[in-house]
Amino acid sequence: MQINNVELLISAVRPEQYPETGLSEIALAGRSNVGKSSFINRMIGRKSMARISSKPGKTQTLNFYKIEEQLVFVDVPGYGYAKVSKTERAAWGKMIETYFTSRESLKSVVLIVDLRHPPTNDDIMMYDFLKHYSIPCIIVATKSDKIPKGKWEKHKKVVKETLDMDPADPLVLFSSETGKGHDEAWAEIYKAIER
Ligand SMILES: Nc1nc2c(ncn2[C@@H]2O[C@H](COP(=O)(O)OP(=O)(O)OP(=O)(O)O)[C@@H](O)[C@H]2O)c(=O)[nH]1
Ligand SMILES: [Mg+2]
Repeated sequence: MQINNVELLISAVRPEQYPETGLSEIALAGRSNVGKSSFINRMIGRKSMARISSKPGKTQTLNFYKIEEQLVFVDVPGYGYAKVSKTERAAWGKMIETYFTSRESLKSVVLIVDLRHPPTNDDIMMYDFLKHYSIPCIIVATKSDKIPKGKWEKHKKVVKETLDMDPADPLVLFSSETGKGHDEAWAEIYKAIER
């Protein structure tokens, strides 16, 4: 898809703030600093539409990005960032749970994990949460540019086994640096929004 028009509709916290577009939504999930915002930027061909930084915890709200008149990407704050208070963590949990379990236009969640390391306990919890609520998901293992090609299959296997992945769920090897996995990820997203 040639993307000319991307618009940040709103940074929302509460359901009353969610935008009414009539479009399908694809949300990101993953630990803090794993590369969720970078994934969005690579997918839409923009360097810095979704905010990224070297500091974890950059994304604090649900950020709704409208892509043409086609779909909406929802950038979500990451989990697992140590320097977050209990109160903040609880608020995060509530915000995510409300959005993920009540949003009818949410068609799939792209769960981003780091290909370099086995998924963390938080990653496993997030995956189990999605399965529990029967929320369709696409697993994206990013930062593949940091792993030599010859080791991709081995690392892929670790991701599958650690998450105890449902074989029906897609696993896409990705890199926001090189663009690897761009077409495959779009194909999976289209499948999800056409369901
Ligand atoms: N080498 C490499 N670096 C990446 C890749 N994706 C993201 N990064 C880097 O990882 C860091 C975090 O990226 P973000 O996209 O901000 O991560 P995030 O998941 O949105 O983080 P939060 O908003 O804090 O939850 C940045 O320094 C990115 O440049 C990738 O595919 N390869
Ligand atoms: Mg982010």
